[in-house]
Amino acid sequence: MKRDLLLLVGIISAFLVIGGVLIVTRSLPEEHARDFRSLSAGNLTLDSQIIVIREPTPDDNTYIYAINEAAKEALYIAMNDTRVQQMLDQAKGKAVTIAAVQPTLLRTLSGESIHSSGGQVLITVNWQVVDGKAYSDSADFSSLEGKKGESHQQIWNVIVNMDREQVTSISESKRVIEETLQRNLVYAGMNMFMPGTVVVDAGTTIRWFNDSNVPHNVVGPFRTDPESTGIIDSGFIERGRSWQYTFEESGVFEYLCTIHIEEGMKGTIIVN
Ligand SMILES: [Cu+2]
Repeated sequence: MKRDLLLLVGIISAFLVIGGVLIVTRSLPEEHARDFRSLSAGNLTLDSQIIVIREPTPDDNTYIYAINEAAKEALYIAMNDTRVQQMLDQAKGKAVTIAAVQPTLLRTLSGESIHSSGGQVLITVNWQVVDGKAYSDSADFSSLEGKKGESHQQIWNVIVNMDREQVTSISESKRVIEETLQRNLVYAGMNMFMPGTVVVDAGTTIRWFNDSNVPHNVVGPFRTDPESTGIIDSGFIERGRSWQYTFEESGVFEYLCTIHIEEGMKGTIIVN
């Protein structure tokens, strides 16, 4: 019995000694947990300064932007890829949005930038068809009303390895929305507005109807004749809901959905 007790005392002492050593050398798991530094806002800031590389022109409806300097590098790697160049050749004449959306760029307190090696570039091609014919010119609702409208979207998701300066994968998806066009109504479909561009008279009330499963918004500048510009903002339009606005003056309203601009969700109302 006495020997067993001595053995127990010995074991307890050994644990106490080992525990003491671990505490002194700060090797307990809790100490490691305390040393772990999370990516808190105090240590790092998100560097997201949108860089517009190309704005659409009447001859070339291509919009190119990057969400930061690192994403801009990813964009150039993608644009140098021959498959990407072939895809862009096929898309000529259509509305193209090229958005470099990854990597996320973080900046430390000392000003050093950090980002992962994974870049992502979304290339979206949008086009519309009314009554089986390509709809590229702006028309008024009297010529669109009652006709079948189709809005097509093709998205290429280009993944880039920034260390190897190579495109590692390209995946493709397609969407189509089909609706009967109605007077003074713009469909906010699955990340597309239809009709994309339309001409109306001053005093017209336009209604945007969300016939998709996700919320959208209508945000942008309304430039009127005497060069004054006001910002119109619908707030979020939930699915199945609409939002309307009356254009009292002649001018041009160029708008987008801020949630889906990377997929080229934009439209124009020309007010005569
Ligand atoms: Cu949207």
